[in-house]
Amino acid sequence: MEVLEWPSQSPGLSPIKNLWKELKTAVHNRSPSNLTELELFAKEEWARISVSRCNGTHCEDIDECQTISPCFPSATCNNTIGNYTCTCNDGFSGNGTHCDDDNECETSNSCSPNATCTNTIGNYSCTCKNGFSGNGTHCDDDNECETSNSCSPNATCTNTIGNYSCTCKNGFSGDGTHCADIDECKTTNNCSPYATCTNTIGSYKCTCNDGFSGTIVTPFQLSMFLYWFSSLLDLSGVLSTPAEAKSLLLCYHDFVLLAESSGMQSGISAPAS
Ligand SMILES: [Ca+2]
Ligand SMILES: [Ca+2]
Ligand SMILES: [Ca+2]
Repeated sequence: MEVLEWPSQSPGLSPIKNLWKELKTAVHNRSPSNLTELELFAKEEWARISVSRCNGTHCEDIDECQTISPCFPSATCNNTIGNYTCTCNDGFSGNGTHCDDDNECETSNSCSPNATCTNTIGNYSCTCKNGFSGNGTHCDDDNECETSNSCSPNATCTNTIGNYSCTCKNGFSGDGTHCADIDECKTTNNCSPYATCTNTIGSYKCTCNDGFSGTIVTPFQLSMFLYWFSSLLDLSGVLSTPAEAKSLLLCYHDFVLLAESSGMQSGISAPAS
């Protein structure tokens, strides 16, 4: 075996060291299992190294980046004359020989305030939170009231930022997801004392009892009767529908006629017709 001389005017290179490193890598890659194989592989690999690689006075640089992969897997190797450098890739920090993943979720990232940041090795991802849609960088509120929601058919849906709410409509009670009809006839209603209350889905109706029905009156008469009976019977009844008002009025109206015919004082002048 020919022994290489150390170049007398070596420009800082170490050709013997480089050749030795290259040989070690090649032998290592063949995984010798015993001393005999080790010697055999060493001779074979040495023979494969080009003679022009070193002629004793001129030495070529070895591209370590192509041979021994000296850098961390997540680093970029950059060959230089007589040496090499390792630089951690984007998303990693370290000296190149060792690189740690950056946790962008704890430092800086481009996720929307309405997104969830998930750290990954070498990167990160942004996922819009429930109730929002978008690419993670921009997340817009979903209008669940126009798409899909769990509101009862008998509820009113109200969109909110990131969510929505359901409120049972008038005449129903519940949590908004389930709304049951209120039986106003068993709770509170505006039916006349001289009417029969009938529950309906979402409402109720008042039907004047026999003897208390019939006469259509003017709006002025309506207001006068309501005023008079509010004071007389201490009613603060609030009429929510014209039908209720009409029912109440008609029943009262006949009651008034009955009362006046029996001599009861109404306290008001007869309305002009
Ligand atoms: Ca990361
Ligand atoms: Ca929403
Ligand atoms: Ca009802």
